[in-house]
Amino acid sequence: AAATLTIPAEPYDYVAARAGLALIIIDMQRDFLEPGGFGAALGNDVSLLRASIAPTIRLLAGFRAAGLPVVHTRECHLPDLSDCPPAKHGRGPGPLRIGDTGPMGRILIRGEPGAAIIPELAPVDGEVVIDKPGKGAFHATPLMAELQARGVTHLVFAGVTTEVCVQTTMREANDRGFDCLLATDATDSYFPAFKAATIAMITAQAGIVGWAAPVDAILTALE
Ligand code: TIU
Repeated sequence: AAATLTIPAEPYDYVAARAGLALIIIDMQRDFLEPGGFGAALGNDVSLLRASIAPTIRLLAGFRAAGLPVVHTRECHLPDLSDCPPAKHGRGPGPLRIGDTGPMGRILIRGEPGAAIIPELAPVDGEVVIDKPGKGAFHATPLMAELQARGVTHLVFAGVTTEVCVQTTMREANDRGFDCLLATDATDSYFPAFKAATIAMITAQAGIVGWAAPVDAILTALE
């Protein structure tokens, strides 16, 4: 396998040393993808996210086959909500709030069934799993240290939702010096227009936040 990967991308080729490349899959949790969780409690049609599952499975398989680091994140809070700012807990008029009990257990709480990653994308031994209280995965987590310990310089992004936790984490990573590539079919939003706008805004201005490419282009370069 080539030591340097060149992936055709927007706004121009994404180039990465294989040794510095990792995959980060954001919040592919039952709470966002299945009925009765946090996403549904916010009033969303969770079925809109399901198209991203199959491409994300393929992308994950490619990184596993290549022996490259994989990071999974989960948005969730401690059972006593001590890591959930009142401003986040109090947001919105929904009948089910963070910490309330729904059909998948307590909403967005660490260790509850709803906070689990969907079974198709379950982490395996050796992969990093980050529980995060914020939308961005660097805030109040060991993510930076985990990436540095593995020599990661380039991050491929997948997961949900594109304009909330994926984009926030991508912006955090960009500011921390990582070159970021969004896998465009391995991410989804409850708002198709927001997904399209996110891809447009991160790649505009010569890649002000990063790059974007479909899963097939990434897998071809990884082989
Ligand atoms: N609501 C929404 O679109 N997203 C979130 O609250 N979290 C994530 O994006 N993971």
